[in-house]
Amino acid sequence: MTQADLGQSVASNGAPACSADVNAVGLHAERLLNLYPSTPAVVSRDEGLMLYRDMTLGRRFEDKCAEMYYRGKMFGFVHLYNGQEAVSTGVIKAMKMQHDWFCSTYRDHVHALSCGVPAREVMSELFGKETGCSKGRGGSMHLFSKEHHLLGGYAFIGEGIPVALGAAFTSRYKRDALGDASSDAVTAAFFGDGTCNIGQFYECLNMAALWKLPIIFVVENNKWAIGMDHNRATSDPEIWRKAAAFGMAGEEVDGMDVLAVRGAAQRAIERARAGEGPTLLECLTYRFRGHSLADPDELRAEAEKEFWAQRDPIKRLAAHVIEHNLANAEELKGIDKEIDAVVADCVEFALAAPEPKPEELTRYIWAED
Ligand SMILES: Cc1ncc(C[n+]2csc(CCOP(=O)(O)OP(=O)(O)O)c2C)c(N)n1
Ligand SMILES: [Mg+2]
Repeated sequence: MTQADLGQSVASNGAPACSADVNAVGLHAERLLNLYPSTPAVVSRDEGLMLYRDMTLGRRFEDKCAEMYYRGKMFGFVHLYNGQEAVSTGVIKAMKMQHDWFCSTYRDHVHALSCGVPAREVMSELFGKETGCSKGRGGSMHLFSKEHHLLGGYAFIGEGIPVALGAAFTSRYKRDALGDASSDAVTAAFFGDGTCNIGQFYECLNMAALWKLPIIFVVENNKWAIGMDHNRATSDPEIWRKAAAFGMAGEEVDGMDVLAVRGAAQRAIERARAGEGPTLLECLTYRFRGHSLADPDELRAEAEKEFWAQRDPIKRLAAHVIEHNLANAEELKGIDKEIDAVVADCVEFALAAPEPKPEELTRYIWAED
């Protein structure tokens, strides 16, 4: 057992002091600057480009959503993921597609894309069309795809955590009680810092540790819960340390660095598949836009926004890929263009797609024969 197993290893304490003026940008940034370096994933050219493609798709898809929302093509609340791409890509792309399980929140578009749900299906869902992954009945906060093992986006915070726990329990039960040795699926549950102050989070950590369930609790700590600063709302802002209370592995990681997130995810996945139980993975990140598209984002300090903008995870991966001669800038520009075409196509598809039929309003509420 390593120190990480008891939430001891990757502490920020004792790391070298930073030179930046952290007073201007707050405790969240101070934590990031003082993170003890964890072992990042090493990637091949193909892997590096796959990560770049996924993050770029997430970013450009969300930018297009903002445009479509303000053009009146979507209804209800829409929460974008800009800035947090390294978390979705870093965790999900380290897992096995259509084998492992994923559970999201209302900030779910990019998780769905990373899981492999086609952009056409996600955009259609946002437009409330029949071709959407939830048949147009869910909208932005309720993306779901059985085929891609996406167990849903959830509007009530923390609601997805017990659902994810159930999926992890299923893997374990099939293997241990039903004797299916191939049942080694791992579940990733994504949720925010604010969600770590509600009861379901603690109840699920307890059960997961007790039964050694193959689950990764991925905290996307973006410092804010709507307008509540994380450091004002929680007894110990270092969420990963709460793992120790349950005797489970905990790790904090730079959530603006996809290779750091991927490295931590790989360690957690390995533990989970080996039957060693859950991990609480806290990713320090930041959302580049307001809480939702209805939020004018006037509350957060400009210096803080600037601090995190300088750590844009996509630019950071691009620099890594170029520096390590995995690809050149022209190739990355080529990927950007490809992604722009995918995004343009999904909008065209979604605009032309049919609405659900009014007489089928109650369809899909119950399983059909
Ligand atoms: C059970 C419940 N209580 C309150 C809310 C209102 N609410 C919506 S988003 C939010 C903040 C959540 O913040 P965080 O978990 O940090 O996620 P983020 O929005 O930063 O991704 C709250 C309290 C809710 N959706 N569900
Ligand atoms: Mg938050």
